[in-house]
Amino acid sequence: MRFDILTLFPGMITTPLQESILGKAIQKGLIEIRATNIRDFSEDKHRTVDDTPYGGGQGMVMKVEPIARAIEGIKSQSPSARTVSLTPQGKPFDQQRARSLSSEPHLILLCGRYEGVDERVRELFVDEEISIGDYILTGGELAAMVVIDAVARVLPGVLGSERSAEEDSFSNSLLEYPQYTRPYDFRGNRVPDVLLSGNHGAISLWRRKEALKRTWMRRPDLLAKAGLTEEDRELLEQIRQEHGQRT
Ligand code: 4GX
Repeated sequence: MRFDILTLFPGMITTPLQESILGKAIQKGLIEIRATNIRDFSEDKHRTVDDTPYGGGQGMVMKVEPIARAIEGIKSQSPSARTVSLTPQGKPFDQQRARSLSSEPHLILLCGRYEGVDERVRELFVDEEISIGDYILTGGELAAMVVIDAVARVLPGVLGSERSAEEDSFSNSLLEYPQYTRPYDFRGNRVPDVLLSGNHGAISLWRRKEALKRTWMRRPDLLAKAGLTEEDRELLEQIRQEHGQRT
């Protein structure tokens, strides 16, 4: 899968995405990440990419022409590439969206700066707007990296053969159960004994119950859309009763 990032700060992008799992995915040829400087598509001698807003007001707006030329350049080589803009005005990004974007062969990610981008860029070139959350970043670059990381992670082969992205949290709509490793006792804080019991049935049941407990306590909104079994409902009833006893 190919990712083209259009940005005024290409140096922000490439190095962090070459570490660890994504670095290996690049080496294996599973993904290709390219950052393009929008300023390279400005045609005046000052290499202008922004201007003051029509109608007045604070700050600067990114101009349409350099972005248009950058997108058209990529699309002339890859007509089916899908263009995504990162903005707080976009649809909330989640695991479902990460999975659906992972079926695209080529994404163009547009990173705005300043007060935003001339509206005609959205009208003429953007297929989809995405927000990574309800907070304001200084630009779309970190948001684009979040999207690339989450999309690349679900591509076949990226996590390695022994582990599938579908096994984990949000694929089953529950938060993860707690994990432990050695030492058994850290300053009097011991690992739950069931995990040392060797009883795989008991371990699975404990983990499922902990996942349900965490989700119920921290993210009850996720429980509503989780596909709960009859056993899950019984565990939740136990959790409610145990919780009632403690408070
Ligand atoms: N999830 N930002 C974009 C500039 C901007 C403003 C308005 C278009 C319209 C963000 C987020 C985010 C900050 C990226 C403002 N571009 N992006 N930038 N939250 O906060 O994605």
